[in-house]
Amino acid sequence: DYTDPHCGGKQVIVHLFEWKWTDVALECERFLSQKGFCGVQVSPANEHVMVSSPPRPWWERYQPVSYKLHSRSGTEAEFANMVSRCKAVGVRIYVDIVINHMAGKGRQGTGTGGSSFNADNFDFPGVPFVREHFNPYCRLTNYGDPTEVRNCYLVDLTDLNQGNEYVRNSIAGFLNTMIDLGVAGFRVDAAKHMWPRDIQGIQGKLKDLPEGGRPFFYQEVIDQGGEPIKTSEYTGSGYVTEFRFGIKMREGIQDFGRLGQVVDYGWGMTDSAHAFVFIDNHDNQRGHGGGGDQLTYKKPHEYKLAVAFMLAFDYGFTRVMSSYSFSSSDQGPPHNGDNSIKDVTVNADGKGCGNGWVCEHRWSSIANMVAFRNAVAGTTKGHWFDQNDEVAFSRGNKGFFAMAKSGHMDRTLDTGLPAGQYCDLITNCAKKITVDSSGKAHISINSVDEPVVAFIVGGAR
Ligand code: ARE
Ligand code: CA
Repeated sequence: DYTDPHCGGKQVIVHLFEWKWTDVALECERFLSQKGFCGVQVSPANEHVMVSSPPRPWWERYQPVSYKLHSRSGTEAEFANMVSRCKAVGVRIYVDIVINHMAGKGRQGTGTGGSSFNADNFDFPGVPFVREHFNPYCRLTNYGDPTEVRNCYLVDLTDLNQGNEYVRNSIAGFLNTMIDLGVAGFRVDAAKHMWPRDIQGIQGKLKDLPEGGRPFFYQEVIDQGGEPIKTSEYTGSGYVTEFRFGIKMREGIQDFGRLGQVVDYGWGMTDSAHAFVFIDNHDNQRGHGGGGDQLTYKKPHEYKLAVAFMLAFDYGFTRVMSSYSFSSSDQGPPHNGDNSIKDVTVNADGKGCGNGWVCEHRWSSIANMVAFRNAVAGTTKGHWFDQNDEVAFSRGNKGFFAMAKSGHMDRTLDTGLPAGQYCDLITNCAKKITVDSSGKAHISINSVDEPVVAFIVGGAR
């Protein structure tokens, strides 16, 4: 079973996209542990190419040179330190693993860890991999042909043959090293481009975590309907990304009347126990990976509504995106003159970051919903209300959530919760809600900035 994230029942992962390991460790200690985050998805940790044109784009990290743990985010020692410091405060690390391919054709030189490579010669001495470990060249063009999707080269990236025993062992060795260091699981990049049986073959070579249990797996399979490869082919190996959820959420935020139907099994959406969900990811927020016009930090009002709703809703395992601000799609992370990644600075109010970092995960309507999702895990929604771009619902008899597109709501609703006084999580209890003996409460929202209210049984009163 690869569906346990090993974080004590917590429910939300944050992607700290392109952060340095030293900053991730600090964020675990000073913020994520306090807010109840399960863990962090970090950018690829292994050695990768350094692209000079365009200058040091974020996507260079998706072109591996070796499995040495030395990337733009830091050294192996810094990686190990981050993993153990986060684990010590109950926050786990999930590593984005790029195992479908190595660097792209035409690329050669030295990687971030000092290894030489020549992709045209299929020469990666840092592993080592040689020609026989790769599929014969063909460029992937037809997503309608599952064999081509698995065996041909995605955007000319040298395609490893995971059917080969040596390749499987090399990849498993890389993952086992990280398991030994305390990593709790993996995001499998380009899983759609590998055969499900090969992913399982690699999984079969992995150790249990030091504390017991199989590592958590979530696999990137872009299935938006309309192609033969389905997310369901991968559910045997763990969670699978559910990209249709983001599309449905975009429609739902436009018209709250559609928020009740964001999960559409008629459209082939993944069962809740295997659906890995998010509003945007590092690709589609910048038009890569099938992205169109995703909700992102660039539309903060709509974005807060969408992420808060996702965290309140009873579907899938959730990931929150945390971005750096960008204006062009290749642009890499905020960096210093020597191309090293800039420190993440935290704003005085703690609700955002500086130095070019956005830190959506610190926005109140997002950060404070993590406690809500943790508290209501295992319950289903009830007491559904929607009218005039206002929506509200309960989660079992454990929590109640409401949001208003206009930022204003003023109604008495059935909450299904025990009588008592409750604290609004979003305002850290500045607002209180009273549930009467019939379960009714007066719900008010009066903030365009934080257009959400949420409260839980057992929260501060
Ligand atoms: C870069 C250059 C290329 C160059 C290549 C090799 O942009 O021009 O040929 O390097 O030198 C990321 C970037 C790519 C980048 C790559 C390597 O997005 O631009 O290429 O890194 O540096 C498909 C896959 C899906 C993949 C998306 C991007 O199915 O797995 O494409 N997403 C992951 C990561 C990406 C990463 C990679 C994979 C590669 O999240 O960040 O690429 O490691 C339809 C289909 C989808 C398809 C989508 C886009 O929606 O259904 O399956 O996604 O179109 O083609
Ligand atoms: Ca492949």
